[in-house]
Amino acid sequence: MAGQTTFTMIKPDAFGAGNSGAIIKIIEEAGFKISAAKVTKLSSERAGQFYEVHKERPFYNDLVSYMSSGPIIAMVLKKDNAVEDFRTLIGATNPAEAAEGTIRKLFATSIEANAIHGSDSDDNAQIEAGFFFSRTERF
Ligand code: IDP
Ligand code: MG
Repeated sequence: MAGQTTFTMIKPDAFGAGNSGAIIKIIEEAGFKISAAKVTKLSSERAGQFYEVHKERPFYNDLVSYMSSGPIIAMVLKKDNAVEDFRTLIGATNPAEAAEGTIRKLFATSIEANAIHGSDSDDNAQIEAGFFFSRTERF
């Protein structure tokens, strides 16, 4: 059975542009409940750890510096079928390929500065939520 938890970050481009409120409104209107949330800033070391799976990719160094370039909002979200439904809501990695009405189509400025993160599996949702929040910080 699909899990009820996913993890997201409003990335530095979207936070810096003042789009956090509009993005959270879309997320809540889609039926997700916020289980934990905080404004924080990743160091380059922490951003590197978070994206460790991509360390052999050509865009890794740029991604790490972009993700540590400014504040983000980290959130744990709850909904039935959370991971898949949230990936649908945010749209394709490349905003040029993202469906109309998706968060990345609306707010991303490039394939790198693509406004928002969404976990890609139930296991990664738990790992990523744990990267930012202790169990007692999640409701
Ligand atoms: P996802 O965020 O849609 O799961 P991933 O392939 O896991 O996409 O990539 C992680 C992040 O790395 C993307 O959200 C984006 O910020 C960045 N990224 C992915 N592919 C590229 C690329 O080809 N060029 C630059 N940045 C990229
Ligand atoms: Mg990914």
